[in-house]
Amino acid sequence: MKLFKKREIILPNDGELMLKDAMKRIAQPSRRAFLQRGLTLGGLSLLTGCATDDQDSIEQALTSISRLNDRAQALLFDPNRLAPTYPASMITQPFPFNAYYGEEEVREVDGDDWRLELSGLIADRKPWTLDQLRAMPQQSQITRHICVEGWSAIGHWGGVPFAQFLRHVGADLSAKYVGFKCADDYFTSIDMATALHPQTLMALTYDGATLPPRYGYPMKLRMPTKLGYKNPKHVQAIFVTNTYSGGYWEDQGYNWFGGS
Ligand SMILES: Nc1nc2c(c(=O)[nH]1)N[C@H]1C(S)=C(S)[C@@H](COP(=O)(O)O)O[C@H]1N2
Ligand SMILES: [Mo]
Repeated sequence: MKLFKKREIILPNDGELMLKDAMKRIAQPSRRAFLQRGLTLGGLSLLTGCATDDQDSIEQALTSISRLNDRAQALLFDPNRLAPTYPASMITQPFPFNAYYGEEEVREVDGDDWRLELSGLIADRKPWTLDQLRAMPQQSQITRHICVEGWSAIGHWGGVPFAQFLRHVGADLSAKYVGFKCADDYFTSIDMATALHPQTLMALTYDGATLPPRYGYPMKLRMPTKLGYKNPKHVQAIFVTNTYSGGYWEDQGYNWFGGS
């Protein structure tokens, strides 16, 4: 591929170090893919048309690579291809907890007061109660959750297929993004193709019981086609939009598409 053609390049003195440091900031899979192609600082500037002689322009160059990578992943994403599922005997015990804070700070959401707020390109933006979600048809899955921090685990989630919910509320299914805001200040957004994927669930249960607080009570989005950080817990608000809105980790350099 022409973009990755090898050239004679002159690195700034600390170029190698700066590149290494910058590479730490993008999520593992994309980092691996680019390292396999022998990316250099010179390659980075060829690829992005940015000068790569200071930290800021390296950040910018990496962000544009990451957005390029988003588009590649979106093109490769097969909306009908299912993520692997596993037998109950393979469920990881205990399933790990993770968040941007420790387990002792897990948010305790009151499920009776909780309302799921809807906004943006949705016809019926009435808020939803937990009981209303429980009354929708449910589905369950035993799938693998992969965290970029270097662990993966098999878990068992149940809940409402998100595609059915989006159709039910009259979401604009031709919009680009679905965004999520959480009770703990976490937020993320996903592509519409993944939102409509048959294994994308509004999870209300873990292993057959009400979703416990540490796994995202009262509702989390479960997407086995995406990395862990794309699976928001304690979801409070959902919006449909054509405007890119990033995410908690994505805004700090994790790849936005985040496919697994
Ligand atoms: N609201 C919220 N959702 C979140 C996070 C978070 O900090 N807050 N962390 C993400 C990350 S990085 C991971 S790996 C998974 C962990 O989910 P678990 O606790 O069910 O293992 O939640 C994701 N969703
Ligand atoms: Mo994660």
